[in-house]
Amino acid sequence: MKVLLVFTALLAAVFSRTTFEGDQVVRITPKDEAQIIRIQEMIEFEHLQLDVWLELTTQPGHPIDIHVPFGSLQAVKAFLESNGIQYSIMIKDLQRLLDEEAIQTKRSRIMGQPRNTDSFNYAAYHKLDEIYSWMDMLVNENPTLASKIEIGRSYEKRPLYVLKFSTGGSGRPAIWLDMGIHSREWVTQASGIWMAKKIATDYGRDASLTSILNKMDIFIEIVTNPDGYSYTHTNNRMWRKTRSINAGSSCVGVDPNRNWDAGFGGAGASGNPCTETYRGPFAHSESEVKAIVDFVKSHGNFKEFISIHSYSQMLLYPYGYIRTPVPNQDELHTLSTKAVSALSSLYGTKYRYGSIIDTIYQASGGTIDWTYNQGIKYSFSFELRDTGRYGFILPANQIIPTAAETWLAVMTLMEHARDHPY
Ligand code: 0X9
Ligand code: ZN
Repeated sequence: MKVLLVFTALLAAVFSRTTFEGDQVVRITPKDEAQIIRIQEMIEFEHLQLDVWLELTTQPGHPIDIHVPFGSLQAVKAFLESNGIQYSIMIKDLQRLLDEEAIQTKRSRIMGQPRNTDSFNYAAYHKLDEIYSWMDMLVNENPTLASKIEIGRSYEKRPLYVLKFSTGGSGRPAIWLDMGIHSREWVTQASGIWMAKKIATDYGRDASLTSILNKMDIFIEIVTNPDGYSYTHTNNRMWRKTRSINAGSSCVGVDPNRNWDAGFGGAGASGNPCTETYRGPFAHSESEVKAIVDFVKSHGNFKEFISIHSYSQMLLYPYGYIRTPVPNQDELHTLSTKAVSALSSLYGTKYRYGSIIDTIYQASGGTIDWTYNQGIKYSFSFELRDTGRYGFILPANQIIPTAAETWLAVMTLMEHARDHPY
């Protein structure tokens, strides 16, 4: 009997969903170096189980958002207060927000399976199988423009799909877009779906997109980390990393945005598998990363690479792992000014921009540093909405506005690549 009880408890633990009742997201604003060091110490104290949502910079005066489990709240607040560190509560009860999101998602599912991509609900978050079915519909509806390529398999053997938009030719210069490499950044996959549909709709109608596609191919990987994405739906909405098992550790997953061979292992990543920025055992250890590496190398003609994350409203270019400016920094900066102003023209959403290391913080082993070093001189990364009110739990009614405004910036970047062949 006792064995049975233990077994049931174990099963419940394995299959149960992580809940976040009473958890809060706290915004901490350090006023000097000493306070930053105290905060870092607190984050590294594993017992508190802190999850850094956003580390805007490691400069005094810039806020850090941390998801604090209910059980650690008292300790964290006491620690901050005793050190005179300023903080405010961004999200009062994380689970309440997640419950609302789940209700919205369920409600949208009542509409049933869409028959085509026009009746698909772009203003809702979808599960992996729904996204994969949608991809098939899009390809079936646009057989001369769109195709689906499986570039590899995830750690848990899910297919890694890339949508290719091409009007012909062979070995054409190409543009890459990816979303969802961090699985909990749901607005990115949702925006990717919207953007792919936009391409299919606008080709032959919008002069600028048409002229891009008459010269270049566009590749989009909407769910770059499908294991993580699936896990955010079934077990833990806040999952960020891959789902690979780490030898010698009970902690799962690698940060796929620290796993690339660009300053791999340097400052701005962790060697501890239990952290959210674990770089992995070696560069390109993650099959989700390796699949892109192999694809980009064998294609050999990518001219622009855009990797989409959330949140904090930023447009970033390399580098993240070193302070050295890239040779075409002035060009990337001027182009970013243009892209961000196009983005703002729709709803006035404000974006900051610059190199990763100057605008956010040092991060090593990141995607666009590797692509830049491969010779893709138009390498960019977005951090989409918002600036922290909802963070990763951005309400579904913001999906279309977010995608639509971002699209204006993406078009600006693509037009530049089209007009500046190299
Ligand atoms: O820490 C990261 O990987 C990025 N922030 S996120 O909240 N999306 O995790 C920032 C690092 C560099 N930024 C991008 N390449 N977007
Ligand atoms: Zn991210």
